[in-house]
Amino acid sequence: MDVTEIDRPETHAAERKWTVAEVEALFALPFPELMYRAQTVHRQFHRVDAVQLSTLLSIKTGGCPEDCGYCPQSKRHAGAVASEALVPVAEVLRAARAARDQGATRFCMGAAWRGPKDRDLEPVLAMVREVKTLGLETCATLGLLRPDQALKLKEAGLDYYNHNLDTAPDFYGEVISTRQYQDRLDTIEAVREVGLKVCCGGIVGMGESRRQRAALLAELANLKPYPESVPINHLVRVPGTPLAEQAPLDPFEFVRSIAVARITMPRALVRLSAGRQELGEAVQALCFLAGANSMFQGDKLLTTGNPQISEDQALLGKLGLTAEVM
Ligand code: SAM
Ligand code: DTB
Ligand code: SF4
Repeated sequence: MDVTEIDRPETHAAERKWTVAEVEALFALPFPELMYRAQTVHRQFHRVDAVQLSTLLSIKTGGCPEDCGYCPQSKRHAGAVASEALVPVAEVLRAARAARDQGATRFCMGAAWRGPKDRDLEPVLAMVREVKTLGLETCATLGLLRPDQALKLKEAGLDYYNHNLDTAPDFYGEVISTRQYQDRLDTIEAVREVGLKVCCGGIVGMGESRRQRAALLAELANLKPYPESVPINHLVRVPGTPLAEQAPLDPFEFVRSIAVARITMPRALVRLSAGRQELGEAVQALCFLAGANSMFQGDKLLTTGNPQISEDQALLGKLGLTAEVM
């Protein structure tokens, strides 16, 4: 497709349906043109100097029955992390208070479940209620949800539910066999139905083609409405997982993925998620130029490393960016 056939950024504000070919054509733009378009959209909808900070806590680590090829928490992989018990509510509250004191505005609780059993949900509801009292936005990522479970989380005061599409429909089966793409779409639908905000993104660098990266972003952008938050994870190659030896993605392709997410989902928070440690400062700076306006703060994601808070503060300082305040 010719560059001139692609809509100009100003027409992207409206809800529209994206074809994979259109999204792939954005990926193929000359890098400066893509960055210009992403920045134009970014400036229409967001402050350019503010980055929203979220902090993650793994409330239930390891022992997961699913077989997601990237994940160190699957008990099926040789490199699996040890299975731990659910973290007590008081400990969650301590972590949330520390996150707030360090400038995070959203606290995200993650569990290594296929989905919560009913007996699992009660303590999570208590965590949500307690974290909410600190004035933080709350987010949970607990796997597949039924509509009644989504409703209970909403009633407990949950703001966001994170559930990723992870990759393109036609690459998904290469990575995960224990749940289907449609299961994920059903969970996102259940979350929307009860009025929770949706945090939904994916992982790049798992060996997918550019067209498949475009197809993931088209799927996300075509959700009606598109997610309020879009985490773009760079695969963390964890030893002992099936994707441990995956060839690294060209960093510019990662930056392009961020820019295309920004253009196709103008109002969303585009979150620079897993993999920041490996990206380095210069590539992260390009990601902010490409329209990323959110990231995870804290030296650990769920089980893998993330930059030290002091390193992030230094980077934001050098770039003249400030942490968003609510
Ligand atoms: N078990 C729940 C689920 O799968 O929805 C919630 C936790 S799961 C760890 C949340 C997300 O983390 C996954 O959907 C995936 O996108 C991301 N993730 C997990 N391992 C990763 C890795 N090694 N590199 C990048 N992202 C990863
Ligand atoms: C998301 O998309 N990325 C975060 C959050 N949602 C839950 C998790 C990244 C996990 C990276 C691997 C780990 O630390 O275990
Ligand atoms: Fe389990 Fe979630 Fe990891 Fe898949 S991504 S193995 S469901 S913890």
